[in-house]
Amino acid sequence: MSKPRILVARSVFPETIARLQQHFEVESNQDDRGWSKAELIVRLKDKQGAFTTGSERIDAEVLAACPELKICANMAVGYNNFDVDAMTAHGVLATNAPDVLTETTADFGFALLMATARRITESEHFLRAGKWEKWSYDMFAGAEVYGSTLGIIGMGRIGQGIARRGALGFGMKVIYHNRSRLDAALEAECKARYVGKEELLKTADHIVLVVPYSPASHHTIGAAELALMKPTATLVNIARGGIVDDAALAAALRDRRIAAAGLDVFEGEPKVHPDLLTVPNVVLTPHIASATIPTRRAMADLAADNLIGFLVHGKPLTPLNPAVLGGK
Ligand code: 8YV
Repeated sequence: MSKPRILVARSVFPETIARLQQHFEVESNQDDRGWSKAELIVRLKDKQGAFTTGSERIDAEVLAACPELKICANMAVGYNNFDVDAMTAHGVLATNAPDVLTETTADFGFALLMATARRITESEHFLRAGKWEKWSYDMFAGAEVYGSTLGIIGMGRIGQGIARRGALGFGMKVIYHNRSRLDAALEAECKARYVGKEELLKTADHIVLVVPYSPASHHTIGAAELALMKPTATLVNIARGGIVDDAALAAALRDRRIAAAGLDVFEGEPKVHPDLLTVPNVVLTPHIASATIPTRRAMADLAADNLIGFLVHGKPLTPLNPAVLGGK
């Protein structure tokens, strides 16, 4: 019996490719060329499976052009690159890579919060530019972290990880806002108190965004929300580009309506809003919150496990639209 055909849409660990080759005929993009949608379709149209990352949009047009496709396995917990309804309608299974990146990503959220509040990159640029001539009492004075109020918008697994770090490690008062309230036991474990969005914006010293992207969460933070924040507050976005209105944020940072921001994700990334590149009070990183080798390996393994689990054994590990199972 011939092996199922799959496409690996981006460069991944050679070991992942080797493992997939044991089960599938694999076409892979190990040169990591950026494919247009038309180029993606050309390669995907005779495949039964796709190993995707957050960068490949799988929508009705792609699905209509790829009738043999049965599964797209994302090497990411976020899956806003998938039109899941269209995938379900076409009988294509969607899987993501949850859990394996939770603690690594929470670590990074906290690192970005610290770097932002304590002005680490801004002061390093100053030092590297040879501008450090003398110590002064208020040089790069930042915002207090220990004992301050941490506001988390989006209290899924990663948000809970950040809450634990803040409460247990940094003595922070943790407040959160989420579509639904956590159960009392989980709230107690995270030492987090549920509040409305407006109260969170008005009272938090540091706000971390960990909400998944959807049309409903588009511009969760825009000019109106920034105006409610304390002028001393910091904002961290490790969620997705589009959760923050980047133009409005750049204006707020320039006018010092908030103190600082730390951003790992951007609207239209890898492009970054030009105004964000010119304001000093922002820490910018290129979507690396889950980037440690062990975590990226675990994410790649889980995406591969989903492909093998479904196409070989009929049992995916982390299906997003399980209604498809038993269908096509
Ligand atoms: C990925 C992420 O690295 O998992 C996610 O949702 O944002 C990152 O961990 C990125 O999406 C590339 O797949």
